[in-house]
Formats: sequence, C-alpha cells, structure tokens
Amino acid sequence: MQVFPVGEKTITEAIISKGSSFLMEIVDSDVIVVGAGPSGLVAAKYLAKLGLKTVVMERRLSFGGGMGGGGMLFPRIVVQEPAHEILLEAGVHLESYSKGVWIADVAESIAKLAASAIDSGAKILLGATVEDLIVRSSRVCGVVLQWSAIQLSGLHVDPLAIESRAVVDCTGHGAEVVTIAAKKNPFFNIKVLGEGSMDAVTAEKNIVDITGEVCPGLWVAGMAAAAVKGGPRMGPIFGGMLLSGKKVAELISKSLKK
Ligand code: 48H
Repeated sequence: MQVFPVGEKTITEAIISKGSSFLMEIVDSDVIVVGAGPSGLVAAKYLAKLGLKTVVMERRLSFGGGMGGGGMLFPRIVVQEPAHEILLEAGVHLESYSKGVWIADVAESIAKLAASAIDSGAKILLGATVEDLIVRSSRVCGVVLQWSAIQLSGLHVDPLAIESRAVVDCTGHGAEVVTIAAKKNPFFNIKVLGEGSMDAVTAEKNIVDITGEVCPGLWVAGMAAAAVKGGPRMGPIFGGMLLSGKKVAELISKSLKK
C-alpha cells in the first residue's frame, strides 16, 4: 500500500492555519449555545436551519451530555410523541414500545443529533468552557471562553470573549450560565430556584413551557430551564429536552428577526 508522506511541518501548519480560521469564523456568530447535550444539539440544529450562524461550546471532548448515560447506564432512552419526530428527522431508528412511547439507542441518538446539527450548518467547539458572559447596557452580548484543559490545569491564563446576538444556556442540571448571570449582575433580578423532585409527566410538559428568555440576550433550554425555574426532574426520558431545544431555536429566530 502506498501511504502518502506528510511531514510534521505540513501537519502543524495545516492544523494551526485551519484551526485559526475556524476560530475566526465563530468570532462572528449570531447565537452561542452552551452545552452539547440533547437540548443544545437540537437547539443548534434548528437555529442553523433557521438561517442563524450558530456555534455550540462544549466543555467535554464529546457530545451528548447526560444522554450518554442512558437510564442508569442502560443503553436505551425513552422518547414520547411528538418528540420522536425530532429523532426520526435526524435519522435515528426508533422502536415502538407502547402507544406514544418510543425507544432509541443511546450512541446512535448522540451521533445522529450531533451530525444533524453539523450538517445543518452549526459549528461545535469541543473542550471549551464558558466561564462568564459579556454584559453591556443591561444585555447579554456574548460569552467568555476558556479551554477546559486550562481550567483543569489551574494555570492563570486570561480567557477570550466571543460576542453574539443571543446566548443559550443548555448546560443541564447546573444551569451554569444563568447562575453566573444571576450572581454577577444583580440588576437582572434573575432567581435560580433549583430543580424539584421527580415527576416525569409534569416535568416533560413543564420543561417545554418554561423554555425561553431569562434576561435580554440570554435564553435557557433543557434541564437548565428546570434548574432556573424550579421545575421537577423527569429521569431518563428525553422528549422534553428535544422539544425544548427546538422551541428555544424558534423563539430566538423570531426575536432576532423582529
Ligand atoms: C461549556 C458546559 C458548561 C460550560 C456544562 O446535561 P446535559 O445533557 O443537558 P440537557 O439539558 O441537554 O439534557 C439533560 C439530560 O441529559 C438530563 O440530564 C436529564 C433528562 N435528566 C433528568 C433527571 O431527572 O436527572 O448536557 C449539558 C452539557 C454537558 O455536555 C456539559 O459538559 C456541558 O453542557 N456544559 N459546556 N461550558 N460552562 N457547563
């Protein structure tokens, strides 16, 4: 077999020049989604489909957030109607379990939701932690970004800031971005109530209802919405996460097109 010879100089130049171009592109984004769990990936897909320049910033080096763990590590997730349509649209194979209830494979769901966000035009930056926000004239105007590896190292390295027209907190149970906004900017008057105990039926409807804007420029979706608004948790059923991601994309698109 002939293996084309590529030297270290070419490899390094290619990575630095093309990696820098990628970073230059995301400097000018319409929407920054924080977190590549199910709600973040779905939000990014529909934001991009609605014509908004979208980037997802994910702390880990992988996609899927809490979806990877299924329910207590069993590799299946439950999705109910009509959320199953979002998985079908992404090409995920579904198995009918009972009326209105569908089962999907964990790895396939993560892979295809991520691929479908990317194919729709969203960019995903892995290993990047959002540690603060840009706030100007009482409006969230972007995020402060640091490599997760730098955070873990404990080195004092100043972050970079990326502007955007909207930021979405899809960070899951911790609602990290909204919590930072609330703590550092008391004039926003945001209360982070903390999520309630489990009640799957109530939680799955509630999570969609409470998805929305928290303060000018900052939106919340997925489990982070329950954490902010005090909604119950739902356990390993993921329909609400998918519907919440889609809803936040539609709300932001409407708001930015006004
Ligand atoms: C960059 C960050 C940061 C940060 C966190 O937890 P997730 O899967 O979140 P959702 O809301 O899409 O889905 C929630 C679901 O997985 C779940 O936990 C459910 C349904 N629980 C029910 C229950 O009862 O327990 O994904 C969040 C992602 C993760 O990948 C984090 O690494 C990432 O966000 N993240 N990325 N900067 N500051 N904080």
